[in-house]
Amino acid sequence: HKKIVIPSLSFFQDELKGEGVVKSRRTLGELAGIFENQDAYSQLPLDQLAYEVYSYLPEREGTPGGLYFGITQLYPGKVGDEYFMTKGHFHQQEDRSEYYWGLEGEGMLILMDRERNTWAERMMPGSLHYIPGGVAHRVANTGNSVLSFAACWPSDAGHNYEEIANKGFSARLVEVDGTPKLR
Ligand code: S6P
Ligand code: ZN
Repeated sequence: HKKIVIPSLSFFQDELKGEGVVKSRRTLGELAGIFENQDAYSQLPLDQLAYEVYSYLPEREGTPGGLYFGITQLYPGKVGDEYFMTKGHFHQQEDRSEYYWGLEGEGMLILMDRERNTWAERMMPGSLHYIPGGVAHRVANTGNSVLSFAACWPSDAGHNYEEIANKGFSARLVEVDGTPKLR
């Protein structure tokens, strides 16, 4: 494996393109169904970029004991009173946990356990978030600038997007009088 220096986002963007870092992107069109206000959603361009993920995947997907690293850049915006957010997922291997930590901007990490209890943690530069196994996770950008956060997760965690796509979280993070509230 390549030696890797703790990356700043610019390191990821400039130095590692095409060197084992995979860049993926999600447009608003790919987030169909996750927002409550369908009218507001239909006013927005489907090709507008919602977020980008730079992932360093040094092991083959499914390798036990390995770790992956990623940086997500989530753009600011709202659909009605709901903030731009990531799709959100459980891990395919239910007991696999993950760390998130805030790099830039302001946001909220929305978490939901198997009993469908939902809670949220404020993300800011330097905030550290432990996501235990069996807890679904999604991030909302509650600020006016890009929210950037890093993640580290096991290479055998996998992603289960289906459950969240079908049933969502049991609460939505919306802006009420200028501040984010779970509803
Ligand atoms: C992977 C980790 C993150 C997310 C990324 C985008 O386990 O949680 O890298 O993939 O933040 O979110 P999502 O829900 O679209 O995968
Ligand atoms: Zn995850």
